Amino acid sequence: FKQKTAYEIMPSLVGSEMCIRDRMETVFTIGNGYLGTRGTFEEGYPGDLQATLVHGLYDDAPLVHTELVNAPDWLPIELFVAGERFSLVEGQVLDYERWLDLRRGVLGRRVRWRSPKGRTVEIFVERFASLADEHVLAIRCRVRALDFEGQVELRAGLNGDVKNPSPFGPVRHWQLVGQGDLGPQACFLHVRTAGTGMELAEAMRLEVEGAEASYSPRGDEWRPAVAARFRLGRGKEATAVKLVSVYTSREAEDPARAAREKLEEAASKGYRALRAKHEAEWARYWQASDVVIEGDDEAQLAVRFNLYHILIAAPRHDERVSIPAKTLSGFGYRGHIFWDTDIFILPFLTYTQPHLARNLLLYRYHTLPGARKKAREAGYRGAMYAWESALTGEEVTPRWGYGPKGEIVRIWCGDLQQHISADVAYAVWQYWQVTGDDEFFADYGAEMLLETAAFWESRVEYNAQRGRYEIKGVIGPDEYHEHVDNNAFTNRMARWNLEAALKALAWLREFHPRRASELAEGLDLSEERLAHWADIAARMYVPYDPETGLIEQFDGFFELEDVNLEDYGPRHRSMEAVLGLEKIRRCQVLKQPDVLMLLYLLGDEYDERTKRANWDYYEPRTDHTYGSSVGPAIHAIMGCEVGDLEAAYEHFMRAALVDLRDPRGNTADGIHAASAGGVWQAVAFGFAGLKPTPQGLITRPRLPPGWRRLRFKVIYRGKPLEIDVGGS
Ligand code: IFM
Repeated sequence: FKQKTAYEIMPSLVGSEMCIRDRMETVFTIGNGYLGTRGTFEEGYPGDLQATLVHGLYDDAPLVHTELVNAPDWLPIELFVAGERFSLVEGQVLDYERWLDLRRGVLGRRVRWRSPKGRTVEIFVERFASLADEHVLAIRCRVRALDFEGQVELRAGLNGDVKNPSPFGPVRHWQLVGQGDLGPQACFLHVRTAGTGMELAEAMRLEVEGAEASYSPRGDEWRPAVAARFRLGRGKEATAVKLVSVYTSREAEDPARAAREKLEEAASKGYRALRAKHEAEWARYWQASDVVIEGDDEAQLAVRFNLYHILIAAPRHDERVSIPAKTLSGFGYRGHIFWDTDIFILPFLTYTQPHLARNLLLYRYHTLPGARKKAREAGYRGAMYAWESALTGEEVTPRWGYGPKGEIVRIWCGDLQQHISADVAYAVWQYWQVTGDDEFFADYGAEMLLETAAFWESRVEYNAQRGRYEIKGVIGPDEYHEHVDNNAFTNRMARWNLEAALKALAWLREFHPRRASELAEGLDLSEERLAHWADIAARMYVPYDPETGLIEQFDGFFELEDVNLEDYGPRHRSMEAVLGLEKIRRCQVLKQPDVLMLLYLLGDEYDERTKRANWDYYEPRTDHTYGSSVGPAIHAIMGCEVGDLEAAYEHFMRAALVDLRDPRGNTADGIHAASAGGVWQAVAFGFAGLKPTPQGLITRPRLPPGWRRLRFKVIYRGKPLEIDVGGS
């Protein structure tokens, strides 16, 4: 990447960009909290992984089950220069640059192109998804005829003939409801998902400025379009503006009408005004959420890049959707929502954009019925959150998938990765502690804590012989080990969940007694049950060896074969792929932090010696580069915590660059959202050492070498604060 300013990203050569196109499409995604559009080119190329993903627009289909649907493509613009179609792979590219302006949320491209017949044009294209009005999308395309005089034609359209990729071949989700012209310059497309019956409508208008243009409809079935023709003199230029509006039946009863009306409104404002409002909105977000790092340009750019991707994915006006593990930037994990949101992404928003954090937590509240259903069906009480969640909160983790060698494997996470329920509770509690949003906590938060606690109450087993409660047969955060007993993370977080629920109820009883009685009655919380919760919490088994300070990840972990990961380097595959599924289960190799994850989340409960001992033990046994991308940011924080700054920085940059450098080779699937959120946490909680205490927020800075200064803002209990740390 060539860096223009700390806010801009620009690969310099078209050749190299074309080779790594699928990942650059992810990197160059634009969005506005309502939808995300990958950075495919307007003119389209074979092999494009084109996608626009809209929050909440899920469809059910055989084999692939629930997934976010690829919405009709709003980008298409074809350019004809005196009859020759512009294409980067024909004629000659004389000059090229493309950039993502992170500050303004605008993707731009400038190309000087000579057609096969020798006519040269300069093209400047920019696009944005308005942050000021999430239903408005815009592309501006300026064309200058450098060495010829002749006719130029622009065909701008909407393409509903789009599919979702899948291992079983492309899946078509859409049925055509209608399409047509809206006068000579505009057209619309109206479609419906085949399974869930959700509707989506897009309307589009094309306008040329700087030349006398004639317009005509130019569509095919599924692809309504408008053509504009105009003449350009030598050295002259004209600008075309394509405005698009989008609505789904989730926000509008008649999405086609809403899209038409919004298009008219946008057209009456004009491109410049729309862009100015969009930029002003971005400025507001950066004002609260920016991180400034002086002395390390690469880290500076990478951090902003990660924050940009969270900001474009966070729903602004919808509390019934949440941020998928790959944001809205790719098809990975089919748009499903994991603990990635609650544990990794949320702290950034809780501390800098609490209204967005609240939306994401309300999503968990609205999906309580799905979580209750999952608990009931598995024979438990309360709420057992889905490991992978979509619109209803019911479990959507696929039961079968492909192993590292392409073999079909049973995926147990949806059944066994139950710590997610405590993770949701943790995020609720953290939000409440940081924001002091009592209203949210009384109306929604406490209920989630109580219902997840009720789940643990029914989930634990009492070991009479040892006089303790245990949890058997789970998957902890480290997914290399399945069906394990007494995973320290799960057991300790379950205990925390029960304790927090009891505190929540006590608080409600004191400050919101009516709500407390309503919940106690509605959830059948007798005094006996509450006493039982306290007993479970007190006697929950959490492995710990007081002599060494070590916490065994689960029963029998220390007896597994010990493997020195250095013996396997350098490698370009995960340890799971290297050792195979059977063997990795029998080895002390971690996909991601598990005990260290616990020591991070419940850091106050553990002393320095315990942290150090477990860091020394588990850090070298973790598959950092090819295991889970959610891990490195947490290792960066724990590295700071134990004073290993060199390792902390290495892990931090591994997280920060996971999509910009794509070492895992899967950025094409979408942004690693958990890692992106973890990057902010590593800066705030790791390097700045930010920590809430009963006396207020404190910092314990430990900046990496070279960092001259670190600055960012947080809002703590309603009060905006600026953290400004000077380095060496
Ligand atoms: O949630 C993560 C999990 O921790 C590791 N595998 C990928 C999931 C989605 O990012």
